Amino acid sequence: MTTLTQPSVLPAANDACWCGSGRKYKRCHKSSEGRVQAGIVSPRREVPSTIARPPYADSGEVVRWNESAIKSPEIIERMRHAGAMAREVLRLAGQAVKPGVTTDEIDKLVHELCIERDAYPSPLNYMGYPKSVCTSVNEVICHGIPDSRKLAEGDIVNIDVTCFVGGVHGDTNATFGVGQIDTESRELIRVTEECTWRGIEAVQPGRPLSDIGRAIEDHAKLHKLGVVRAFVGHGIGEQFHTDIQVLHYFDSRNSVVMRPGMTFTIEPMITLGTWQHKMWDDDWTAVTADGKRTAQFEHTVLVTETGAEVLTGGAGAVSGFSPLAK
Ligand code: HM4
Ligand code: CO
Ligand code: CO
Repeated sequence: MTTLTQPSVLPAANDACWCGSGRKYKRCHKSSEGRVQAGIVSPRREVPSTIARPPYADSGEVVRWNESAIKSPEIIERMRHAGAMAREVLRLAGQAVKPGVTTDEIDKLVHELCIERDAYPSPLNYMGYPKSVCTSVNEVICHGIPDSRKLAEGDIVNIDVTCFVGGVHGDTNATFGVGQIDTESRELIRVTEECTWRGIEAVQPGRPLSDIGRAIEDHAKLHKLGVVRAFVGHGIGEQFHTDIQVLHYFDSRNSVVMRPGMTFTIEPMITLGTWQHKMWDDDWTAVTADGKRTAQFEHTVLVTETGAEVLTGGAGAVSGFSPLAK
């Protein structure tokens, strides 16, 4: 596959496009001005054979099996451990975010932090995904592949960490500002984190999953922000993604009733504009259709007798790691 990269000096609107199409720049690549551009993806990183691997690690094929939605106390205990680990890896990865750092360097760090802790980085080779973490910059909604692109002052970047350890997965993500970011981006990050917590607060045994989407959508709407519809929260446990779907907008059909012992993620993707998405040719990178920025925060939660336990939350945590968090 050949990937053309845009030159540092761009043509005038009516001049020929830099890509060699022979068309005017304004009719060709002008619409990608200011958009995130793919970089070069480095070779696959290895995981030592001493670390327990999920079933897809070698083949890249995800074979699903029936997994109880209600977890045993023993599985729950292991999920607390995986969740706490994912949280710690995310915190350390977030500390590495600064201008000039490539998303590939973030990937290398996450990969090594997982291995040091005897965990397999869950994304690696899941349906062939090439890296150990997702890094989604600016208008990238989710599943951005780490590459040679350097983070720039003013960017926002979501880092999505999942650890497989003790036979279970823990999944969490947060959006970070790179250096100084504009007010609109700060607000987007702040409200997105609030949306995630509104969703978590709506977790209640005996209530339908649609309560979560309603709480998130209401809060996003209040701030005139969009809610991405194509990507949803998911059941999690011995498998990275189980059949439970957690919509981040209200839909009465999301009617599965929450029960104590259920575990799933809540991970709203909130936008400055449209909720609609487009997919890059790599079939992973999802971007907003209008090119406006989007943010996301994610936690893995357990339904308890009285509400939710945040398995990726840490003691006393009411906040993620956004620049706004203390
Ligand atoms: S794959 N992140 N995420 N995300 N997948 C590599 C890194 C990844 C996902 C994903 C959010 C919701 C659902 C899913 C999913 C199947 C269909 C195989 C169960 O893949 O549902 O995957
Ligand atoms: Co995902
Ligand atoms: Co997830």
